[in-house]
Amino acid sequence: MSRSPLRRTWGLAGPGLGLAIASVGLLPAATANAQSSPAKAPAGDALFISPFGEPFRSATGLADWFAGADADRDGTLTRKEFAADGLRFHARLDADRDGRVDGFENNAYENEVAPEILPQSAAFRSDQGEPGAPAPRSRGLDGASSFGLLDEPQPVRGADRNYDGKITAEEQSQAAGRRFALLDEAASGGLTLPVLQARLEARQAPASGFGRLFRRRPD
Ligand SMILES: [Ca+2]
Ligand SMILES: [Ca+2]
Repeated sequence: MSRSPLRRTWGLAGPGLGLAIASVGLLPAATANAQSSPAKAPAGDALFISPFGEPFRSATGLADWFAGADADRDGTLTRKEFAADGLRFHARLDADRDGRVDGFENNAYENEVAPEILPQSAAFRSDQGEPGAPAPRSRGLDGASSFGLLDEPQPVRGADRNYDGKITAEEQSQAAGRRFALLDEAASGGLTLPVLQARLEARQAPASGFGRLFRRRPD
């Protein structure tokens, strides 16, 4: 796995440290369910990963995320609502409540909250030949990009604008602004579920021609 660019790019520490962190209780909520099977999600299971990296393990994952983020339930996700959703997830990952998601908390995210995005997960092992399984890399996608709306393989680390290994609330808000602009292709100021659903389906369609070579790159 050391050959993977994802490992080189993301990690300050390996999976074992993530488990150690979980065992001392820094990630109380999501960890408990995922701890028994890190990085072992079965290939083909429904999974949506939000623009901020939050996993929704359901066939209606996108709609589930949208419903939660659309705070006033008017069917339109505004820039403000979108940013608030990003801060909500940032707070969930900030286990020690110091206002920043640091390297340890990011490691816990990768190994306990969304292990499917790791190169050794079942989703990516399937690229090596398991019959009938999805093959995200054949579509030019890696990490969380395979399960979401943006080309952002690691959305938590991706918000670390000054590369100091810590994501502040301010950086998370700035990432929200950039990501909203990418998703709001019509520059309408609001995102709707049908538009996002169409975007997701297009991204998950089998690769054809040279389309995947011209994907928009991460913000
Ligand atoms: Ca709304
Ligand atoms: Ca923290």
